[in-house]
Amino acid sequence: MSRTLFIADLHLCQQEPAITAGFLRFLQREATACEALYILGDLFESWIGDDDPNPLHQQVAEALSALTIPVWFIHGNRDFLLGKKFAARCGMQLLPEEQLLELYGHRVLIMHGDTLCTDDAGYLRFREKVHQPWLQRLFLRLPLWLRQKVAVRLRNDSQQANQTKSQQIMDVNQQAVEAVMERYQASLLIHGHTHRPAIHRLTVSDHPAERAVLGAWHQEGSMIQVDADGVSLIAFPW
Ligand code: LP5
Ligand code: MN
Repeated sequence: MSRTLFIADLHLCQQEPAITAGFLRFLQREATACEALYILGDLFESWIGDDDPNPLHQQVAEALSALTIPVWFIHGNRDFLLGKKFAARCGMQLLPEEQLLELYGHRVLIMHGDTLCTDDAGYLRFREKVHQPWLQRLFLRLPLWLRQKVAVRLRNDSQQANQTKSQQIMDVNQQAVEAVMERYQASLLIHGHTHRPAIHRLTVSDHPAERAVLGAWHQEGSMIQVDADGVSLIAFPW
């Protein structure tokens, strides 16, 4: 079937087994009937290292590696530490934070979406810190229990910080969207992160363009399909 699928923001964790079950069903039903699957970040609620023996990770790795289509992964703000080792166990390829695809005659730019939220200065400062390679290396050398503790602390701080931020600050900045699409001459941008599923129309370099936003899997599944007819956003029960 000539279609390519995109998902993001599943936030898989042991506390939400129904979402994991829905993801495994999605892999069997949908991902077997497409050309490629792109996971645009926040597949996991948090990631503290490929050496975490969490059985959920093994379950996901087995299901993904059973697929015969190519699977690609872009890091999110929760699972930016997911490394080559775990990717190899899943049989998926890691992509840089921005990737241009040529699909069925469309120039499609894909990313997680957090870097488009340029009004969220607090987040961008946080991101810059935790993306420093030396800090990541240091963190990954800590014992697992301590990494776990840091992750819980960061999640709590983040939730608290988000309560004081406006919805507008936590959405994408329109200038940032237009600038990155112009840079790649993309007619379609696909991202997640904001949890505001929609297909927006806009103009980029005087041409009509679209921005397709994936939904989070909190209440239902969300995927974006690209084929020769264009882009569609599909919600489905897990
Ligand atoms: O994730 P979500 O939806 O709650 O909010 C995000 C932004 N928050 C984050 C933080 C993550 O949730 C934390 C994930 C932990 C992953 C595993 C640990 C790995 C540690 C690695 C160390 C090298 O991404 C949130 C955005 C929101 O999206 C909307 O876009 O607003 O941003 C924040 O909340 C950031 C705050 O503004 C500042 C957070 C305070 C933390 C300060 C500590 C900084 C020092 C870090 C050094 C370890
Ligand atoms: Mn995110």
